[in-house]
Amino acid sequence: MASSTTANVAINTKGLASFHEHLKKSTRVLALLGAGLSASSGLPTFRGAGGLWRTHDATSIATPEAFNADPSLVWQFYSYRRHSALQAQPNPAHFALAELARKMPGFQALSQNVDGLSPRADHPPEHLQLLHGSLFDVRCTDRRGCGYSETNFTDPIVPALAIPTSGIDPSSDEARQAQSNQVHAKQQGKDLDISDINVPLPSVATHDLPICPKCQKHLLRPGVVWFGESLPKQVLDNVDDFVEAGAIDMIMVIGTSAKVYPAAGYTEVARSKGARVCVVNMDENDRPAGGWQEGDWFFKGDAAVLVPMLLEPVIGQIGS
Ligand code: BV8
Repeated sequence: MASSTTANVAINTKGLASFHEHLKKSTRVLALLGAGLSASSGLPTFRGAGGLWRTHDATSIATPEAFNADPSLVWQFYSYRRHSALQAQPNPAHFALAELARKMPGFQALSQNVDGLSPRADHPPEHLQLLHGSLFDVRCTDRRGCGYSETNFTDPIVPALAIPTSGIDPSSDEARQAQSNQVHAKQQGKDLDISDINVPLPSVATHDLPICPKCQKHLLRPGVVWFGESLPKQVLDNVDDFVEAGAIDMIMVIGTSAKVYPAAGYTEVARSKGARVCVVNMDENDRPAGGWQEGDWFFKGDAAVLVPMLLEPVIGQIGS
């Protein structure tokens, strides 16, 4: 297999050439996006941390049951992820996909990511389906009664959910002493990694959690799709409309373990509409749902490096 190496990515040039040939002829393309797309922006993947947040399995904490049982814990999980996502920056793969959406009217990105990085890369919203919602949408837990919702980037969303820091108590003499010599000051306020079980988790009273500003009665919850909950109807309809509109030339499956449904099932849906499949992943074992088929492309490596290269014939050079 002929291959050329660029930054820690061995790309099989024969595969790249045939992929580029097909892309140049394509007009209707889907991309299924997962946490691996945002990995090189510094955000942990679900799988990456062994699927654990502290001792909690991410798929068990991201459930309505967990929220009803312990809203403080679940809000600290999401406040931590909001904080991390706001500290992160979109990477060249986010920008490349956004540029493809501007260049190819028949392109739709189906993102499982709730981190807000594709929207922050100015990915045109009419070409981006957020299958599992967003960390930065919040809504009243009394959906039928109150139904309030808002987009909210405040970090922390309420003071009680501030990420604890390693700093000394700012009102102490020690802090005043620290003020006088710079070195110490810089240490102040270093975020503690509350995803680490060894870091004590502050106890947050329910009444200090985000309360709905409209009904002033019910808690707000993150506007994400929890396990056991259906995907947003408008999003499901948008994807179905795209699929029903005709043949699909290709689906790019980028940085996903393709284990969560119905998202993972879109690869087979695209195949049934004639699509060729291109997988971009660090791990060749993460095959597309439904398995490999003749003619599939697999590019092993970092999405942030590979996606701009793969889309170059259509989007040109993306600022590396
Ligand atoms: C529902 C939001 C029904 C919250 C998320 C069919 C079969 C089996 C099970 C089911 C089924 N249908 C439904 C189910 C149940 C369930 C499900 O799929 N369970 C799984 C675990 C088996 N599905 C549901 O519950 C769905 N709802 O079915 O409702 C219904 C219908 C009507 C009415 C009522 C109910 C809802 C699922 C959505 C859950 N919410 N997120 C939050 O984020 O907190 S899912 C969440 O986990 C993500 O959004 C994503 O979908 C998933 C994580 O997967 P990935 O993104 O792929 O991340 P992962 O870490 O696993 O992998 C990273 C990959 O990147 C790896 O491959 C790695 O190698 C690669 N990588 C790493 N670094 C890089 C890289 N690649 C490239 N470059 C790099 N640098």
